[in-house]
Amino acid sequence: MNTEVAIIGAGPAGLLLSQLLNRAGVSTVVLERQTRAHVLARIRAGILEWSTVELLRAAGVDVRMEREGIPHEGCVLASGDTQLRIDFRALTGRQVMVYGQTEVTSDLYEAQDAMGTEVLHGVSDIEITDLDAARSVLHFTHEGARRRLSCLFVAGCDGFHGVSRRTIPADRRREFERVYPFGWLGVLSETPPVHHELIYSNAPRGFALASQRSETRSRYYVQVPLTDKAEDWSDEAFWDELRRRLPGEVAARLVTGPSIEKSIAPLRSFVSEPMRWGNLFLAGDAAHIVPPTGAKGLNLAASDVHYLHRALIDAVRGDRAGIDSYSERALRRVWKAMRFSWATTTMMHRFEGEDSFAEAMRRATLDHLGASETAQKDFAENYTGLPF
Ligand code: RFL
Ligand code: PHB
Repeated sequence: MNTEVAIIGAGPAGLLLSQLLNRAGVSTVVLERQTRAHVLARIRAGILEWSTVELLRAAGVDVRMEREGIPHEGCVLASGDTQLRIDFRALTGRQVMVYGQTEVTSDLYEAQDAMGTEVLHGVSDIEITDLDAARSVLHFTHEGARRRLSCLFVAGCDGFHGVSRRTIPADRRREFERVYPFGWLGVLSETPPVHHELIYSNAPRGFALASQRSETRSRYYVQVPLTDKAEDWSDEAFWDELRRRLPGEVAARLVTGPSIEKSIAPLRSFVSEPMRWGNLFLAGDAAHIVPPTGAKGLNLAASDVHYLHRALIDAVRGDRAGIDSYSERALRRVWKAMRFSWATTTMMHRFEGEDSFAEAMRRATLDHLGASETAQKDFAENYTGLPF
């Protein structure tokens, strides 16, 4: 098999890159470890920055998003019973879009089908060779046979646990990591959202988030110890805990119902530099992870793909300037989102065993945010997304 760009991973990064490249006449083959049904069943991100919305429009996958996505002009930061609304529109003129990652992925799959691009599922044991040669090679197993794909460039879009990043020699990689001592227990339910905007709540019992997917579907999270197991949380226990962590007036309005999905995600900040090695380019979670508090993970995958698709289109046509500066450009934006995600996580969560000073700092940070329009503007600017 031959292609111009081989893409490893059919998550949002891989599918969006494939979509944008094919629309520009650059051929791709996508290799995915899981089945398509598995990829589409993963419940993850829910918030798109406007630059991500615009990139999806440019990729021609906007029809359903325009119809079903819900623009949000603000969000609420709660501390105990105090609620602070951050007015994105008034502070920055910008907004975000509520549209699930599952929907984005499903729209991208349909668009790829319509273009007839090749997405192979159930691929295993990928080995990447010849990254310094004019053509690189991917060796992999598919439907019981060992196969070979020759390409000009490889895009590593295979998430945090993928093979791409580990193909870069360990002594040529620099890793930065912060593991947080808690996770998020998330529940999806067929119930109307408790509020028309998202509520991030810092409560004495720990953090909670009230999010949504539509007017009839809610997504809620509570901070839990890493030792907790999702199966040990009954729906009832989850709703009780959520109620205790939302402002009283909000908790009183909460509509509960059976969970459709329930899972625990650990929180981590991680960056691996550089994002390029020879003909291999990393994008999305393969190169970096943020804790979900800032709603940045999917959006960073999108900004990487924004830089990378342009660079690869130019490179296939003979201009390599874009691929030479890709890692540096992508990382500059990644680090700013890292900072915001870390700061928001620190501001909104209780850390087990923390000292009284840490708690006082959190209170002072929220107090300052409530009193200063400048601080609110800074939050809104970061939340709605820094420019690509
Ligand atoms: P993905 O989505 O992990 O996709 C990688 C794909 O690669 C495949 N793969 C392989 N394929 C072939 N060979 C291998 N060896 C392979 N290894 C892996 C995998 O099967 C998979 O299909 O990475 P990508 O494309 O970079 O996308 C990143 C996003 O998925 C992620 O950043 C977000 O979901 C993070 N995130 C959020 N981001 C936001 O922007 N806004 C949010 O509101 C938000 N909320 C969240 C989140 C992530 C969460 N979890 C579960 C981690 C909420 C949660 C709870
Ligand atoms: C979600 O709806 O899943 C979601 C929203 C905002 C976040 C994280 C997750 O910050």
